[in-house]
Amino acid sequence: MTRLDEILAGAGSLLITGHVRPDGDCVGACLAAAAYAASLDPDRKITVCLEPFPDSFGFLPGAGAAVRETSDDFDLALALDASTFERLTPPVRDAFQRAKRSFCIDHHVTNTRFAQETYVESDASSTCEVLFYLMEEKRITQEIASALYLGIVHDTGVFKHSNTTERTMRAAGRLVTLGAQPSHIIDETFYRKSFRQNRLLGQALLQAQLEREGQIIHSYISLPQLLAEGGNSQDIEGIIDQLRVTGGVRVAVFLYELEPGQWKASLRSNDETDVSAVCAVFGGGGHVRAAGCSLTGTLAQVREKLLEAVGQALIGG
Ligand SMILES: [Mn+2]
Repeated sequence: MTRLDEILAGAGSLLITGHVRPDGDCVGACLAAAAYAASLDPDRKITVCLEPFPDSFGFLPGAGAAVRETSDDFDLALALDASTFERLTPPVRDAFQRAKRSFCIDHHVTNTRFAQETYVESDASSTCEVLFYLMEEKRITQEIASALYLGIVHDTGVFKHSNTTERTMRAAGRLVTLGAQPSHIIDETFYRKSFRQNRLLGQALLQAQLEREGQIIHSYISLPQLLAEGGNSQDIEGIIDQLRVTGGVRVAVFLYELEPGQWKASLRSNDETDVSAVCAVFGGGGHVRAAGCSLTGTLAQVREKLLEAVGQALIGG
């Protein structure tokens, strides 16, 4: 049986990293693992390397100590919540490959096993849920519990996505007992929206359209629209979830433009329609009901390609 203590054993220097545009699960997992590794061996040199993440995660342990890049050498490189090597934040890839050992802990069914060793639980709601069960509970401090709880909350959409199982709720329950504060974490990191986020959500909703008798909803935010609001890619998080709850919709598609002509697509499914298979066609991946991919072209071009693929994937459609 895999245990985190064994994975970390003997690693005097440890690199912990996650995927690009880190979400709550990625950040929570990295900071929880770092705090846990430090408690096992206070002399261990630990570097957490992540792209910028929301200020609302700032209360998590070591949030202020995360770096954007590293060129150091490490005994062990630990990738969390990253399903492919290309998903790793670019400035960390060399250090990851140079490390004496590399290990990936993840919950994505599409994990490509890019590290030397990999532990994937594709039934788990989140990497934080996986980590909880790999940790010795007696070593889980209030800070670690908060980080893990935040990750579970974010990847389950506050325990409402279909990835939420009894095992998820058991982990969350234990984390509350260990000191995580649900209302603070849920309100301040999940539901709280900035004025800018609300304006971008409003634009996306006004631009939404239905296809195939209302079975597909799609919308977008273009780069000029994002820039006009002074926003960045973090400001459009959550728009896809608002599209998804539209009555009668089976699949929701949200496109946003990262660079001129470079689009990131987020897809959600409300039934068994496999959006990770749709995204895999375009080199992306994820889960059956939540996936993403990148496309190049004009809005009209990428939207047509994507909607065609989604239409073919609709079960019974
Ligand atoms: Mn995750």
